[in-house]
Amino acid sequence: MTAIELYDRPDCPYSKRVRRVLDVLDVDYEEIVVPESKADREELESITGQQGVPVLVDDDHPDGWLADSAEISTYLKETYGA
Ligand SMILES: N[C@@H](CCC(=O)N[C@@H](CS)C(=O)NCC(=O)O)C(=O)O
Repeated sequence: MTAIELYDRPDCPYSKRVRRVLDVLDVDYEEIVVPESKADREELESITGQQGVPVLVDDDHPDGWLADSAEISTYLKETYGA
């Protein structure tokens, strides 16, 4: 299976939504908790050009990453759902 990374924050409801979908679909992923300060999210910004979370990085996605919880959830269900 491809390597999947989730950039998120523990206190972010949108991140929580994506973690729940990943767990329900039993998808393995690496969680990368970004710094609380948006100014310190250089790694995330270098990949996506923005600082918001959640961001899903998936080599199988045509763009390599997705940055909206609704879009991420739809993508995960379509790609990894039964
Ligand atoms: N519509 C987005 C909203 C995500 C959002 O507002 N995330 C917050 C944290 S809970 C954030 O990162 N805000 C900073 C920003 O957007 O730069 C989604 O559903 O993913």
